[in-house]
Amino acid sequence: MDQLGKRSAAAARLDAILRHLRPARGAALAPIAIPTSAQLSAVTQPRRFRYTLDNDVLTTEQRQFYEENGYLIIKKLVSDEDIERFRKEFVRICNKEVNPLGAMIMKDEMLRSQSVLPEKVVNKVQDFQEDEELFRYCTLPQVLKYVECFTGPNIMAMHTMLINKLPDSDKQTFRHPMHQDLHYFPFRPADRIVCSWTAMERTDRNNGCLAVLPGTHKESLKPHGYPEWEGIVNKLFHGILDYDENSPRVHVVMEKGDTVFFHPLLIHGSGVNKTSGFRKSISCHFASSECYYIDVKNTVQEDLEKETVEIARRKFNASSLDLKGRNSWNCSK
Ligand SMILES: O=C(O)CCC(=O)C(=O)O
Repeated sequence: MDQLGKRSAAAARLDAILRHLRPARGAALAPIAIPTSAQLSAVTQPRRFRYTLDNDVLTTEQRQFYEENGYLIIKKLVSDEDIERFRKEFVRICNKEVNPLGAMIMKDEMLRSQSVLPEKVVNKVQDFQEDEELFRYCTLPQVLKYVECFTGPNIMAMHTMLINKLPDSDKQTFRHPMHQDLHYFPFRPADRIVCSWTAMERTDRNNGCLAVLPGTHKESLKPHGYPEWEGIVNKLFHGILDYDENSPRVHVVMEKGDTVFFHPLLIHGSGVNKTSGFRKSISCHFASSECYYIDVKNTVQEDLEKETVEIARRKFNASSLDLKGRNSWNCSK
């Protein structure tokens, strides 16, 4: 009895499985299915990985790094040639040579009235899914190979951006407050969503590289709102409301073509561009096609829904606007 009492829970579980495999008395004898070592280890070992999926792409060290920190950098993932093509397409969009359906083209408020080249005014092209050339980014096999490690094999591209961080005035117009991207996404589960963010030139603290708070992907989604800082704050650039500016952060220095994959709950942001050049990046949020929409009513995302509806209402000059066609699911991470 004592012996039994001391046995590990894993051994007891294994026993239960073996009992289950034994044929019932009187039943015809079937060949005994001996569990493979993979099956046995699946039931006898605690789950080591939650945020990454089993395939042969990531090394154990890479998986452990993402599991612990919520991000992973892959060096030189996108070629100079591809980046040059994205850059050229961005310029074509700025110059209105193409006007991709549904794309949102954001301009710097301080510069829009001045007679400078359009590419020196546009700081973001968002939702470029109808632009064949830019959308190629979301289909690059070397990017999808890594995306699959987080989403699984059925992948959807949910949100795309090409950010052109302009040289900053003292108004700090393109400082990105610390936030969690999940704030903007009414779908779950969070662990099957990943952002792929590729540097289109070297980025460091001088030109406003990404800054992350490692490990915060294990925390919950926090209330967000407009930061109370001096200078202009861009529309929908929300930050975490009770964010402690002294939290230890890591500045993610990257070379052209390097790509960082990060979890949607990872707290991150970016600083101002103190150089006279532009800091461009191209990114996409991918999700597993098994993800489902949630109803954000009575959650920390409710205010964002109201603000988004109000923006859409003004944009389309509609007196009221109903959000239709969403599933009502309870909000859970
Ligand atoms: O590229 C940047 O400067 C910040 C991007 C970012 O934080 C985001 O898009 O969520």
